[in-house]
Formats: sequence, structure tokens, C-alpha cells
Amino acid sequence: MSAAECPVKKSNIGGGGTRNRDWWPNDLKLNILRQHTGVTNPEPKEFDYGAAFKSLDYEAIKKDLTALMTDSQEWWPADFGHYGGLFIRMAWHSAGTYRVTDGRGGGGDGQQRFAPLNSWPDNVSLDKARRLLWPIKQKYGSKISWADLMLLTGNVALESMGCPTFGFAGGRADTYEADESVYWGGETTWLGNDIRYESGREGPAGGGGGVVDGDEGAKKDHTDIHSRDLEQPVAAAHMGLIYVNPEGPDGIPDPVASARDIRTTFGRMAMNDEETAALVVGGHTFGKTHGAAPSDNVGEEPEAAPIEAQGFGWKNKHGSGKGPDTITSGLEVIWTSEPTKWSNKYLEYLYKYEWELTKSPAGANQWVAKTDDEIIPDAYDKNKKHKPRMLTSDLAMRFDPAYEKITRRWLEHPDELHDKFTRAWFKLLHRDMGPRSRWLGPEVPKEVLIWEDPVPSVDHPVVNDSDISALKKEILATNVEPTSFIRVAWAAASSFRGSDKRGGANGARIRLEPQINWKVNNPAELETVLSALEGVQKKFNDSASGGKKVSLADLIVLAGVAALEKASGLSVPFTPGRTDASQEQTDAQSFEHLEPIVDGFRNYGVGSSRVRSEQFLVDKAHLLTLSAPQMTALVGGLRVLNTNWDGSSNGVFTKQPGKLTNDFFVNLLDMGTEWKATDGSSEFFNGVDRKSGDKKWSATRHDLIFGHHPELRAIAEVYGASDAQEKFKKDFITSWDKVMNLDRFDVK
Ligand code: HEB
Repeated sequence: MSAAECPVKKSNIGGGGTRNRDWWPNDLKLNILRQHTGVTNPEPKEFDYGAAFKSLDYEAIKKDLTALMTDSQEWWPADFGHYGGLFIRMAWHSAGTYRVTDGRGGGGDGQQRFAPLNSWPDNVSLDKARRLLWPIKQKYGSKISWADLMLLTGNVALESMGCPTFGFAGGRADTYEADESVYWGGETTWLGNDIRYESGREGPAGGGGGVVDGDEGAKKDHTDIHSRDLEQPVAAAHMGLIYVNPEGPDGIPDPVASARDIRTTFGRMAMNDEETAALVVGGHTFGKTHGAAPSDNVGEEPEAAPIEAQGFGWKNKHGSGKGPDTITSGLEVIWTSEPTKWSNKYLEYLYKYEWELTKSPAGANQWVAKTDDEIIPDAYDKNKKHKPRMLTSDLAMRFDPAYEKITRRWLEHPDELHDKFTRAWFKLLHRDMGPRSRWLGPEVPKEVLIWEDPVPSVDHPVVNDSDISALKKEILATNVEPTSFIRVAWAAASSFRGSDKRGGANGARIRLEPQINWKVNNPAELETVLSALEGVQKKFNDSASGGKKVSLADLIVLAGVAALEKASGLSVPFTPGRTDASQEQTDAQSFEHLEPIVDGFRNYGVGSSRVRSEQFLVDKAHLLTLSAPQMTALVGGLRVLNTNWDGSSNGVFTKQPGKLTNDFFVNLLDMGTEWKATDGSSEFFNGVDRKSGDKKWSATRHDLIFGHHPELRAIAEVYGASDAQEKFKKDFITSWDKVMNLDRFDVK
């Protein structure tokens, strides 16, 4: 037994050994707030990926990719002499990890190169696909990221097989470490699915979880594949799969139950029935599945493979281990008679034949057409022919009544399928890119799509410095409390999430459904603020010279800025140029996913027995792309500014509420105060004078965590020191400005 296998003696250097995570697995983790920072990235600090991408010879790389499709390599031969199917699957599995609930996952960061995705059971053989791309990545270097390259390759694969696409946009900068922020489920075994279907479960309590649901509700029987509920926010039916088990839920070959899982998981990916069906039908028009022999021929995944494998995993000892002997999913299906050409044959066969349950050579459930027609070519042997075959998840496209209605129409109208497929494919690849101002390259489509969350472009001169100071005076002259302006500006801007770059103040969507009615936005106060600002806006726009206009989105932020200047006595930056979106430009249903369940910045809501309040706070800070010091400065500042969502005094540790001071930290760290829980759930606390016993303050977990957690306390001590008053105010304003402009990709 080697040292690496010894269960007792672990490595004592290089980060090995028993660590804090092992000793205190429930401790609050801040690691997700310091990912992808300068030290992990080999590019120089000033590297601008957008500029690098703009210098890429786009036509040349597309030509190289097209040539690669049919340049079969001895070490991993191309099925049917064409890598198209494999590359489409690579792109699809890259983008398809996206979930609309928290915006995490997706192809935007090139995470398929890192664990766990590089080793997911569903990503078998994609290690080979990426390696086939290395010569092209090497040739173009920093001008194209892996993230862009994997997706562009999928697009070129489609085009090279006669399927014109809807377009392509680049602009996804690479990350260089495994992203720890995504909750993929609580299971500890691959393909396990117990925890995600068991409401009432305890589940993991570690940090870095996504926003997960509460733990109310009776325990459900998670073995009932017709009624089980998938845990939020996960978007896959099993740990290690992108979506659903191709054999059917839990391997049970039931097409209708499969449809249920498909609908849920693709729905979490922000796809409706039509988009889902288009993707499945269009995708499986190409390529084949691989299950030449039982899966026990296959070795360990890349993360667990030996060093000499150099990043490859799943070494296959069946036959040659490649080409006709490939084992990927363990299923052995070729959908159409022309697997390297766009056609309508998937649907033709799906409806032409009746289907019989059978087993793949690896023993997996799959379906074969009840026919003598041997019309399907072999991937390697020109003399061999096969019967049409399908996966259980393919039959879902026919046997689920809603999918059937859609796919029967496309059977008669192939052009409609092409249109729906290419649009859904474009959405799949670009869903997490954020606003159009981030989309780069010559193939950005002209048509504006609702899921982009479009904002109108600026079609009028914007306000200048003297307008801005005049407007600030107007704003402060209204009879609205300055703190209300701060609350509303924060509410608007902090709806942003860095995961899929949605939300933010631009568009002034806080005045539209659904944000206008979010409880956390305090609708009554919001209305007062909005009508005051609309008054200021009308007055300005009616009288300003030279057609100048100010948007409500700008005024919402400017009002916060003006109030903050008053509260701090310092000048606060403001960058105009926002515009106002209309309700028609807003997919209200899709925006509902941006509503915070718990928001520690505004002292809104409490955690559950599964996810503690402070974990929600860290999660929110991560979505706001904040570091731990920035989160600390913002919470401390927002508290003394008296901006809790409901105006409560929790955490408002100051005698001068509304004034920007470092009092939150000074008073939090004051040894004269003793803290006591006020209720059984340890969510609310009173701070009492240690000597007199008199109540001085009230607080939530969102507040007290800054005195409890050693790393947060270390930051709080910096801000609570006697030399920190000016530093704190400056840091607060810098972080405030960052949040106000998180969505301003148009000016970055
Ligand atoms: Fe797919 C393949 C499943 C969706 C595209 N897929 C495949 C396979 C499987 C599956 C199992 C095989 C793998 C191997 O190799 O073995 N899918 C599936 C499922 C689903 C899907 C379950 C859901 C329902 N796909 C999909 C989509 C797409 C696709 C959506 C796109 C769009 N796939 C695909 C392709 C392929 C596959 C292209 C082939 C690959 C090759 O050729 O290699």
C-alpha cells in the first residue's frame, strides 16, 4: 500500500493532513469570496480578454476548427470520420450546467477543465474532446479562452454538418481554479440522487452552497419517479449528470417519467418545453452514444487517474479502448442514418417505428425499432448496418403529450425545428453572458432577445457634471428621507448577480414587475421614492437644454449617491448613462429568480436549520462579486446608515443613525457589551451593558457573525480601530460604487 492509500497517515506537507474543514465542517467558509483573484490567474493584471478576443483572426480560427472536424487522430479516432457529435456534446455539457435559480454553472468560465466537471460521469470522453482542441488553443493562445473555444467549437461543428446557426458571441474570460461556489447537490456518491429528492433532509451545511430551499415539509418518498421533487437549485436528476438519466429516472425505462425529469431539469436551465424539445431533437440528430462493452472496463476519472495519464481519465481496457471499442455512457445508440448531417430523420424515425426495450452491450436500458430495416451506418465498419435505436429520454419526446404536440408539428415542418433549435442553442450558449455589451465578435446576432434582459441604448445626450450637482440638490430638496434613497439605490443595484450577470440598477427594473413588489424592497417606501424621483426627472427632462435627458435608473443611483454624500461628508462617484427598460422588455417570470430569500445586507430574513443566515450572506456577497473585506465594509456601513429593509434597528450600533461612521465595528467589538439570544432559534440577540444589564443594542446573525467568525472579526478589528474612521468611510464608498456599477459593462 502506498502512502497515498494509507488511511491513517495523511500527507503532512503541501496542504495535506487534517484541516479546519475536517475539524469544523460546519464552520462558515469564506473561500468563495476569494476565488479567481489575481494570484490564481497567470495572465498579467492588465490583461483585457475582451481586447485580446477582438484581435483574434475569427475567420481563420473557424477555418481551423472546420478542418479539425474531419482530421481524425489515431489516438482518438472520429466516429464516421467526423468529430462533430463529440464537440457538440462538449459544448452542450459546458453550457448546460447553468441554472437560472442562482445563475451559477454554465459555460462562461471554462470550468469543464476543472473538478468536479472534468470528472463527472456524464462528461466521460470529453477529456479527449478538449485535448483534440489543444493544437488550436495553442495556436491562438490568449486571444481565445477555453470557455469561448469550447462553445465556438460546438457552433462550428453544427455549421460543418449543414446546420447554419443563429450566431455566436465571444467574451468569456477563463478562470484558473475549480469554482467552489456551485452547489451541485449533497450526495457523496456519483450518480447518487438520494439527497436531492428528499425534502426534510439535513444535507450539507458547509459554506459555498448555493441558495437552497428550506427544510419544511414532510419527507417525500424519493423513489417515486412520478412525483418526486428536485431540490433547489440543482438542475440535474443525479449527482454527476448534466440533466437526467438517459435510461430513465433511476434507470427505470419509463419515457413519461423521463419527460417529467427532463421538464424539471431543463426548466431550471431556463428552457421551456419547446426549447427543450428542440435541443434534444436537434442535438441527437448528430453523432452516437458509446457503450461497446460493460463499464467495468473503464478506469478512473481524470481527477483520480495516475499522473502519467496526464489529465486523461476513463482508460478503457476493452479492445483498443477507442473508436469502435469506446465506452462513454454505456449506451449504444445511433439515432439517424446520417449522423454527421443536419436532417429531420430523428423525428422521422421516432414516429415511424414502434420501440422495443433492449439492452446495450454494456447492459444498459435502451430501445430498438421494431423493424427489419437495417438503415443505420456503423461508425467504423462500412459493411455493417444497424437498426434505429433510441434512449428512454428520446422516447420522452414522443410519449409525453406536451412534447408530442410540439415534435409532431416539427415532423411536418422541418424549417420550424431548425429555427427553434438554433435559437435554443444560441440561448443555451449565451444565457449566462449578461448584457449584449459583453458580446463580442463578428457573429453577434442583430435580433434582440428577451432573455438578454435588454436595456434601451442611450439615444440622447446624458447629464454632465453641472447637471449632476443640480439634480442632487433637487433630489435632497424633496421631502423623502435620505436613508430611503440609499435603501432604494441599494435595492436596485444589489439585484445584480455576477454568476449570470443579470439584474442591477440599469434598466430601472426595480419600478417594474416583479421587483416592485418584492417584500425585501419595501414596496410602500419604494413607491414614495420612485414618485419623488419621477418628479425630479420630469422637471429636468422638460427643461434641460440640448435634448438632454436623465433616466430614472440614473436618478435612482444618483439619489443614493447624494444621500450618501450627505451622510458621509465625502464625495461619492457617479457614472451616468443608464437607461430605463420597459415591462415588455422584462421577462417578469425569469426575474423572479433574482428575488433574495434572505439578504443579510438589508437584514432581511433568516436562515433555516440547513442553511444558516450567515451562509446566505456569504452567498449573496459572492453573487455581488465582493471580497470578504468589501462585504464587511458594506454591511457595517449600511447598518449605521440605518438601511435595514424594514427600518428595524437590528445591527444599527450607533447613536447617530444615518451618518456614515465606523460605529458598527467599534460597538460590536466593545467588551462592555454582552450578547444574549432573544429566542430559541438563535437568530435574534440583545446586546446588554455588562455592568448595568441595560439593553443597548439588538442584532441578528447577519450582524454578530462579524464578531464571531475569526476571519471576519480580524477585518472588523481593522475597521473598528481608532485610526480607521477615514479609511472605513473611503472603503465603504469604494465598495458602494462598485455595487452601483456592477452591471455597467457598457462603461467598463
Ligand atoms: Fe445527448 C450523446 C443523453 C440532451 C447532444 N446524449 C448523448 C449520449 C447520451 C446522451 C447518454 C451518449 C454519450 C456517449 O458518447 O456515450 N442527451 C442525453 C440526455 C439528454 C440529452 C439524457 C437530455 C434529455 N444531447 C442533449 C442535448 C444536446 C445533446 C440537449 C444538444 C443540443 N448528445 C448530444 C450529441 C451527442 C449526444 C451531439 C453525440 C456525442 C457523440 O457523437 O460523441
